[in-house]
Amino acid sequence: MTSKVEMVSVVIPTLNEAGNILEAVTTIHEDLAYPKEIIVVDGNSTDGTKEIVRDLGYCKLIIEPRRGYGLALKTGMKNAKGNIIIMVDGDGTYEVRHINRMIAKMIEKDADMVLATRMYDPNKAMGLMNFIGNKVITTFYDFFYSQFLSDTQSGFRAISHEAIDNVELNEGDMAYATEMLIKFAKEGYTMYEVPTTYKARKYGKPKLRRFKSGIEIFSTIFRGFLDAKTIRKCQENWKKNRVK
Ligand SMILES: Nc1nc2c(ncn2[C@@H]2O[C@H](COP(=O)(O)OP(=O)(O)OP(=O)(O)O)[C@@H](O)[C@H]2O)c(=O)[nH]1
Ligand SMILES: [Mg+2]
Repeated sequence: MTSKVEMVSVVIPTLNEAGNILEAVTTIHEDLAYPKEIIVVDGNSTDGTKEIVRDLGYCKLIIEPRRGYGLALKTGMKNAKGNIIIMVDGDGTYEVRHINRMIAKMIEKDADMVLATRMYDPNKAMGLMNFIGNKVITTFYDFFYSQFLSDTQSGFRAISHEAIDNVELNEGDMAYATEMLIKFAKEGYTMYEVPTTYKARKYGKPKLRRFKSGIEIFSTIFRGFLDAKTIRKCQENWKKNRVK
């Protein structure tokens, strides 16, 4: 539950995002209307990303040499001081100005998480394969865990620090984001979405390996499903939240 904003910690994983990171962090620095800290967790980039961030002065730079999107986010969150954590990519694909509306929704709903959904994006900028993969994963997730999310693969989220500290997340790479949603559903934490726009990546390469990540995400979903306690809990939570 998040009834007020004390401080917002924006956690940004980066791996070779030199062409993208400056615009992302300067926009957040100028636009985010709450007390904040910006934490960039860099995977020892070789293209100058670290140097750009270090020179800015207003970002905290953490080097996480271990590979993995999830590990980078975990490291960043461990160092976060805010009561609200924002996770967002450092690749310029998300509209970081929408952090303000995500936080407003957190407060309005007293929520544990608000995801920015790209499914109502008028530009339809998500690639077709990613769109289809996301739809299939989201359908399975919603069905098994009694939720109504539209974009489970969104890496742009506002999260209650207290809630994330309370769940144990073991996935080190892209499946981390899905594991988080499963554990939140199991705990009965409330999750909402706000629409956002999306842009195709301008510089650098995607680190997503579709096949590997797809297998990891599906196995995370099915492993959770095989745990009868998780499923029962999610159904109970759904009934409880529906009555509210
Ligand atoms: N520190 C760290 N950051 C990572 C690692 N892998 C990915 N990232 C960052 O995590 C974010 C998400 O990765 P992306 O490559 O954008 O994955 P994606 O969003 O599925 O792919 P795009 O469609 O290209 O945006 C980006 O900011 C990456 O730079 C890693 O191993 N370590
Ligand atoms: Mg990305």
